[in-house]
Amino acid sequence: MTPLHEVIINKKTNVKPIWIMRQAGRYLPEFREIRKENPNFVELCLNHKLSSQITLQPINRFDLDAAIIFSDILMLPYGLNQKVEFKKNFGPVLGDLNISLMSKIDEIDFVKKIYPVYKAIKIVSSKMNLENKNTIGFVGAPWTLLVYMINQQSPKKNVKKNFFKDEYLINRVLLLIEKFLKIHIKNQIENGANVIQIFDSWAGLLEERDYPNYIYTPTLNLVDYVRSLNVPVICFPREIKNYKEFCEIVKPDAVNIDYNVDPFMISKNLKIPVQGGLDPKILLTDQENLKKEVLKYLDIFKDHPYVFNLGHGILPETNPEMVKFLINIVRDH
Ligand code: 1CP
Repeated sequence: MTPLHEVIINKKTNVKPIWIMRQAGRYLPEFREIRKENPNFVELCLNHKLSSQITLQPINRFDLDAAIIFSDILMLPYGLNQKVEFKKNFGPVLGDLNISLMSKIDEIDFVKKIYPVYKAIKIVSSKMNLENKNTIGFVGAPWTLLVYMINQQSPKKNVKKNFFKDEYLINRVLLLIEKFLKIHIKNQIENGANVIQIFDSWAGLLEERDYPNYIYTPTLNLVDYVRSLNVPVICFPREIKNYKEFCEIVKPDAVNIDYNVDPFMISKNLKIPVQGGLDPKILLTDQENLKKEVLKYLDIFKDHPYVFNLGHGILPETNPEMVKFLINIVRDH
């Protein structure tokens, strides 16, 4: 069994696997080299040769326990024919959403449009299996995808004023998202993903009274679905106000925490395996400080099933040498 599966399935506490959110990305010079020649980000995600190569870059460079496939949560709206562009120094920009056209899309159209993502997973997973390491497939949670599809750009601090105005539209889009997320998850698993992570990056934007409708119910449906395919699922409801309540209701196999929660309280209150937490900004400081912070997490979670990771994606300005240093501390511990 892989170290990651030992922790999230068997709840082992004597192994501390490590992988890093956004590990395949802009802090790596070998990624920037490829990116420079490929200005269209969506096209790059759809180039299975390059996307599998990028996915494996951090695996070749560092001793990580899992590869996360180089793709994006916004490949789902793209597969549903909503225009998706990534503008330099601005972020994603989505086209208008036509719900009646979108409702006509079937599974075959969707899979055909993003097929190279699955092809890349197949290439990556055959290599990872040989090394007893995991291949992580991922999706955006329904709420986070709804945010991008309706808001049409990153919400930064909040969604547009009239976001919830058309209740029927919101509910129809949510149903469509759920349907195609299941298809997307199934295809990732069929091609070799053996862990699924659900990113709810904008969970923190909602009021607690809205959690049942927009977070708990739709995520619970997905978690049940992944489990029915016999693959463990990690949820990351970033900046949710109550991780304990989330875990008790949604019951993922493991939960990734953000860097604003107190890891000590998490280790006391959560009964399930935990992943992540370290503030990615710590990687921008010095080795002494990094070591202190890493040991803090390892110490707090020494008797808890724990996967080392960050509390959000690694920052583009991170020095890869600091990543190497971090991994060595976790390995030597
Ligand atoms: O080179 C570039 O300019 C593109 C930067 C980039 C990369 C490397 C984007 C644009 N997406 C990705 C890949 C990606 N995205 C991965 C796979 C690589 C890896 O993890 O190693 C994953 C898992 C994601 C997931 C993702 N995309 C999330 C959830 C995680 C999170 O960061 O909260 C979100 C919110 C997105 C949307 C997105 N895609 C890209 C950007 C800059 C954003 C965020 C924009 C925003 O602030 O709203």
